[in-house]
Amino acid sequence: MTRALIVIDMQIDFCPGGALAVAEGDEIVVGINARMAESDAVILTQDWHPADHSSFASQNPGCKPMELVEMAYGPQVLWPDHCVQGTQGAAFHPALKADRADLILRKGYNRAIDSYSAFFENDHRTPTGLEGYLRIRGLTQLDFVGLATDFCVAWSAIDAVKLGFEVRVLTELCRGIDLDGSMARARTDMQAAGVTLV
Ligand code: VGL
Ligand code: ZN
Repeated sequence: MTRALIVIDMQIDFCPGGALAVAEGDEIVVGINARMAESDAVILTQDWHPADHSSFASQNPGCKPMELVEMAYGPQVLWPDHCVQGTQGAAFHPALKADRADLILRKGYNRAIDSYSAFFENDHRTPTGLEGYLRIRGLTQLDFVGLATDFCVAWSAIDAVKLGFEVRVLTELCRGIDLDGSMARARTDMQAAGVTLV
């Protein structure tokens, strides 16, 4: 009982028609549901921002979505408003078997800092608590799926390897944003870190 499926941000805003839509984002839901049956534990992450989150271009005067800026904690892409706490866009895709989840981990709730990774906020230091949860349950083998490959999936998988977990990314059950070559870079970075791309 050591293998966990970690489903990253399968939310309405990241699917076609949503505020930060990932192309074909909805096409992976059925496959993810099927995969849940083969895992000892299922964990869902949920991007969960206050309406005035600092990663929103709308909160940075003169800035446009998809622009790269320097925050106190490092570089940050500015996004359209998305996954605002309690809104329909922040809800899970309606077809996702969310009832199967042992844990739903929310992230990105601190106004001043974004959190791509399920383990640490974007300062690479502030923990979300997921590491402790996995360790105390003995979940050492992690399979990542979901959205977006090149941001939250990649950052989560790389942090997981650094923390000593055995990590796979099931690429057919992920979709990416691909901003300025970010898909190719994410793949290279994940492989260099020791993530197994399946
Ligand atoms: C994500 C950008 C902003 C993701 C979340 O889930 O990959 N990307 N917030
Ligand atoms: Zn976000």
